[in-house]
Amino acid sequence: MIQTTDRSAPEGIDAAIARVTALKRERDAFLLCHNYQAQEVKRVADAIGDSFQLSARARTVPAKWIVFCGVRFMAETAKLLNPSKRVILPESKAGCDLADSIGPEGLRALKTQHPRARVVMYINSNVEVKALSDAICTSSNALKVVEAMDSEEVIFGPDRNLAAHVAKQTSKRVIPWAGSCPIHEVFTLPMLQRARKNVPDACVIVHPECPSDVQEEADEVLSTSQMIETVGRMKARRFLIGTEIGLIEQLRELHPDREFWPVYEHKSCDEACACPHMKITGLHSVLRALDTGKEAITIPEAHRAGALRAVERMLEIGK
Ligand code: CIZ
Repeated sequence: MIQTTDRSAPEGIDAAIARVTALKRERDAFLLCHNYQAQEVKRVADAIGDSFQLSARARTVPAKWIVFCGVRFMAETAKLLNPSKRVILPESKAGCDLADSIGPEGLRALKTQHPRARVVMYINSNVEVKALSDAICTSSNALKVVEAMDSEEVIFGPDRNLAAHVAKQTSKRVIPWAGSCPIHEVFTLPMLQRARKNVPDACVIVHPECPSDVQEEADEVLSTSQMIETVGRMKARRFLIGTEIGLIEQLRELHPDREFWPVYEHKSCDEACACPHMKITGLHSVLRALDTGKEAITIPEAHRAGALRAVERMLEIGK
């Protein structure tokens, strides 16, 4: 019997997938799934992508329910963009440590220190922080959004590594918030150098949430969707990838004729490079969500208009 990550779908993956498919139809549900989710969850998805792609898709979902397999800030963004839908986050504890590293008080204080600066906030932020921002960005469009601001100074948060990546490419002064993603922060330069020695002909692609010295040593610094697109266009056969394991698994499935190695070196790499918030969702969670309709996202009215404006600004700039 094939095991799922599940405690409540012991019949195996194929039977669980059949149940999800039937329930989706019954409930009129559309399943959005982030690139970092487990492969078994991707198998039941109606759309897979990064936060930008999924936000854009969320706007036009015709179904009554949106089941968002990802983390809370992503489901909140979908609810902002399509408020009449029931947006369900299958696991209520699926949060984001990076998003939690900045709160409204901290951002207000930074704005007071830099009154002329516009605020660009990474989509990995909570709704009350989005509401205080001028525009939201993802890692695929951060530079474009910063450049579109009508100010010379831009407060950028909460990821300091993505901020540094943008700062290198713009003439604007980027004022970073000092947060970071615990999954990407573990990559180090010596680790990458050792990985290169082990797979010397590999093309090295890392995420901009990795530390700056790791980014500098890499051949490419790309968001998850850019990684997928770029690998598709490249002739290279071997790749060293520095990001969450879900993306590496996706690349392996898309290109079974090529080799994808994680930059992270650890005996249990799958564990070390796995975001616990992303991996909390399994087929069992999706089944439960579809069965009960529970964990519907609500947006506090005080933050709704401001957060929506900032997200819409990103979609406008990203067009
Ligand atoms: O924008 C996203 O979805 C995140 C969090 C990472 C990426 O690079 O896609």
